[in-house]
Amino acid sequence: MQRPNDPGFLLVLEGIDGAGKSTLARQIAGQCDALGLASVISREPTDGPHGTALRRSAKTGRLGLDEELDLFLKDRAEHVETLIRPALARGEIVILDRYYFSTAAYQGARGGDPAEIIARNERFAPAPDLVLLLDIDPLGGTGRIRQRGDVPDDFEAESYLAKVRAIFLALSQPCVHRVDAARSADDVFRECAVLVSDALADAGLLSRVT
Ligand code: T5A
Repeated sequence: MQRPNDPGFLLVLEGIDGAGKSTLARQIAGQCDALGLASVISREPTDGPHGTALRRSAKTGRLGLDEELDLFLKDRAEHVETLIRPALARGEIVILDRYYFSTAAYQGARGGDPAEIIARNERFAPAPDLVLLLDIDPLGGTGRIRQRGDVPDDFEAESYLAKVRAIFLALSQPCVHRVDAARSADDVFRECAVLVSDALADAGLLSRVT
């Protein structure tokens, strides 16, 4: 059976703030390079107009749930059309730093229905081939944010992140793999690199390498 994202591959990194998603995205892009596979890293919220408004709201005060949800969906719809689908059609490995599971978890933790949020997204957004859920407790995640010299913003209160984490951990889709992200970046990458290369092999993409 043909994979929905064929000839590309959609890899999604999820987890609470400070879990190490951006670090891992760069490491996996390096792995793809070493395997001779073209990849692109992108993130949500994007740097487009809706994503920029959402990032601003994290500093200036959060929007109401409905407005926030609407902006995340508009941002993602634009991302899907302008970057994700074209890169998949070119046969690239698309590495996303957050996707619609973040909406289910973060807006779910504010009172939205996670299952309904996922269903709304899947009407327009391609389902991933693999999701690596980087799991760390909220204090561990915010501790890393403080250590790099940043102050946690309105999306990063520890009590809120505990609810977000619980929704992430309840995801039961077969493509979602939980990874213990409290370990060193090298240890996390070692485990993820195996999961990624196994999934690429299952998708028949490693045979493309010359
Ligand atoms: N949001 C997003 C929603 O509410 N709904 C949605 O639908 C979407 C898409 C995005 C915010 O928007 C919310 C969620 C978020 O709150 P953001 O700026 O993109 O904001 O926030 P994050 O994605 O959380 O970015 P962070 O940089 O804070 O976290 P990362 O990417 O998980 O972590 P990373 O790799 O930058 O690492 C953080 C620090 O820890 C170190 C790194 O060097 C870095 O200094 N580090 C490690 N240290 C020790 N051990 C490891 N294993 C480490 N891995 C990384």
